[in-house]
Amino acid sequence: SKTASASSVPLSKADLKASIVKHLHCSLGTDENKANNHAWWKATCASVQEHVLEGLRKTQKSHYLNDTRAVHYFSAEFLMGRLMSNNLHNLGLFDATEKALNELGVNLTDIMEEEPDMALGNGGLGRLAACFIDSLATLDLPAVGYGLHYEHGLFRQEIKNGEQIERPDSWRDYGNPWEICRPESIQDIPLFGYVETKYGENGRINKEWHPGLIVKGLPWDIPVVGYGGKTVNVLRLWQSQASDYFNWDVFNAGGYVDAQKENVQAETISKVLYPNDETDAGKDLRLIQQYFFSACSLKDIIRRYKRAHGDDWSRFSDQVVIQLNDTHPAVAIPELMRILIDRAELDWDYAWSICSKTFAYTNHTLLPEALEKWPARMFERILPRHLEIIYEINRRFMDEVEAVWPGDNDIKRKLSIIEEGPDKMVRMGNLSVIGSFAVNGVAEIHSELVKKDLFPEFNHMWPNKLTNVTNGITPRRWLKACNPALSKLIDSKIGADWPLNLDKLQGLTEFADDAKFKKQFMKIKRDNKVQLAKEVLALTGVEIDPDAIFDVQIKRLHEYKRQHLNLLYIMALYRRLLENPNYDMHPRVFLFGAKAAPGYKLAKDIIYAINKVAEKINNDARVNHKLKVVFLPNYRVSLAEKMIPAADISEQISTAGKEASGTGNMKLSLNGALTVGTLDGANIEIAEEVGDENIFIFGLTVDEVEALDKKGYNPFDYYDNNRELKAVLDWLDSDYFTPGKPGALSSLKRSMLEGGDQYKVLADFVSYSEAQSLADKAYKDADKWARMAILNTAQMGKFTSDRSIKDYVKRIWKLDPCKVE
Ligand code: 26W
Repeated sequence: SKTASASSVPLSKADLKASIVKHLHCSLGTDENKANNHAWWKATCASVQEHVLEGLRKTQKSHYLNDTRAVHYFSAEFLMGRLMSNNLHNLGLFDATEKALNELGVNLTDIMEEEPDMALGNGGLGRLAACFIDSLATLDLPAVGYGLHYEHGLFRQEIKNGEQIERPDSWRDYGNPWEICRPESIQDIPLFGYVETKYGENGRINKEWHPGLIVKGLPWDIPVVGYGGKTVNVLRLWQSQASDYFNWDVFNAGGYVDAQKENVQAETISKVLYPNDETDAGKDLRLIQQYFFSACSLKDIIRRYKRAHGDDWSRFSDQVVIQLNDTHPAVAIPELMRILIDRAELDWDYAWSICSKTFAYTNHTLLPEALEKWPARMFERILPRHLEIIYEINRRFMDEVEAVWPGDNDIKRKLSIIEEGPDKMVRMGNLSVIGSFAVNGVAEIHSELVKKDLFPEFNHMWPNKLTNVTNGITPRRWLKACNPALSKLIDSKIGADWPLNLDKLQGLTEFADDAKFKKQFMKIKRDNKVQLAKEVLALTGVEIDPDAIFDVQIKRLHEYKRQHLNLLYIMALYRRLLENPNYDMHPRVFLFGAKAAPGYKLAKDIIYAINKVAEKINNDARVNHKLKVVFLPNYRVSLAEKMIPAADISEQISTAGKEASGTGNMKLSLNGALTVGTLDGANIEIAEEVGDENIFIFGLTVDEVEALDKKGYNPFDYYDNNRELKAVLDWLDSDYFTPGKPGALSSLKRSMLEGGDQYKVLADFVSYSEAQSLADKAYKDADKWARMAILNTAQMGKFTSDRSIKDYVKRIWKLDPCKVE
């Protein structure tokens, strides 16, 4: 029963069966008659993990023997989702395992539902990190992901009476079969305390940090299997623990209870993911989290480097590149300086030359409220030595600024790492640009705006530092695994190697006018819609018609993403149908999935409004054969995998200039949904790829938004001059959707009128409504629609995360692949 694999672990169906049963008996302590789906899931994981670990061992050996340069992806978030289906696909074991389980009377799809999502991230940035480590392994690149082992990931969302309720997400309650604990690699991390100045011989001033607390970092490794199963990299996540020796004295002195208190404090660090997306809470614990995982990861990297190179620092930046996923791990810059100066006793210039060849920084947002700033006093309390180092980095940098703009204090004030004012602040973005050798935005337009609006002076000082790498998504998870029927159809037309070479999808273009192919393509879409309709019924009790247009907006809830623009349009359609029961439109179901940051009041109000409008419309027999609205609770990776293959329309409607890239836009288009979108982020590049005739673009451009702001934007101009818009907004003040509670939805209206409508919802309403009408018209021509949908799938090659990673390698990381075996 040997197969093509060189692996000593068996791979045939019979062997898989035996292996799963063995684990059922020997790892789970149960048997075929007693086992429930959860036990079958665990036994199957254990059996798959044997192959994963074999690959991991070989990969690590190979990287060690070749002493490879590696990238270290530092990210506070990794939104991994479920791993079983992905690992099976990447190992090439999916079909065999499905059959093996079948013969055991078990359904693979059912047991995969037992796996909790690893939701260790908020949204785009966290999911991007997950797609990137998949591509890094697939491309045989030496890479480690570093992050936090949160006990609770992004909260579980429940909807009660239309409102969001946050519940803890306990993804590890019954253990996680993929992770490996590595107590042999524990790190000690200092915090708080004070700095002592010591005058050494030869005039050197030495600084010694006396920490007030030391916590332990315990690493958990999640293997990351590349497609093809050869390279298996690791994602290393740090869990905080109380350090033994710190509690020892208290414990001996009879302070058992106090010692427990210290445990709690230390263990709080990795307890919970901050659920804020694009707003900085400025909390102590958040900075401690950032330092904790950055410092653990740096120590881990240095330990590995020293094993090969001893105390010779001269090759450090040849072997190590660190990518900072936004500014969240930026404190790694002063931390490396501290290690080099205080510990390795290098002089400043040498230390800085190493440091500034090691770090590169990705910016993911221009929104001012998302740009991290820490009060200097808080920084000093938690990381006193780091603040000193930051001041010194800044002092030297100010000299460089003086050389470029002599005497210009305005520019100095703007570029300084320290923001002056009653409360001095440390600007992590400025620190990141100054301490990195490369800075990138995540889509063409975003990178242009980073250069033009966010960091123009830095761009002037270092014209080659700022660059672009357009985001991407892994086609393994976001097409092959989540849409098996479409994947098989594609295989049959263009061969099965598109998951590794997504440009091959171009080959589908020639079938865009093939009647049979169009029929097959749209049949699969309809089957996926039937599947989703069942799920919707089970989750919400709402019945939806698979022959209606499935119009999908799935992303974090934020005003700039404008879910409320979508809602105004839904209300307008509702009015049109009430006024004219024969109003001509193809039946449409609007589907939403979105979590709001728990402290973001208006975002929560928008969720409430969507749910209340949905309730009314879905129960109104006058219209509900044509219009339905569904808000699916607890949007997460595994739910996205069900919604995306069933979508007809993809809503990408952010105010131009605000969405750095977007990645859901790519996933939906890849699965044959047509975009209704603004010229923002990666939508612009999607439009370039699919052609203007295969996308519904609307709304103000970045330049027009800017011009409108300059001239003075007044939302009342639109409210007063458009009867439909006025009626819809006024409707929010009534109790039509919230019987007995007039005004319950008024905060939305206020934000768009008195509040100034920061995100130009009213300005874009008419244009949006027109784009939607065009989409409706296009859908009615089934043949035309099929052609457009196929061409979307066919033109998504550019957006594979493999291409993004190749861009990083070429422009920033300068890495070589290392083949395993
Ligand atoms: C300080 C709190 C905080 C937390 C997270 C601020 C900002 C963030 C992230 C930058 C939010 C985020 O996920 N941004 C998204 O990143 C994606 C990947 O590059 C982009 O596609 C999205 O456009 C961007 O909003």
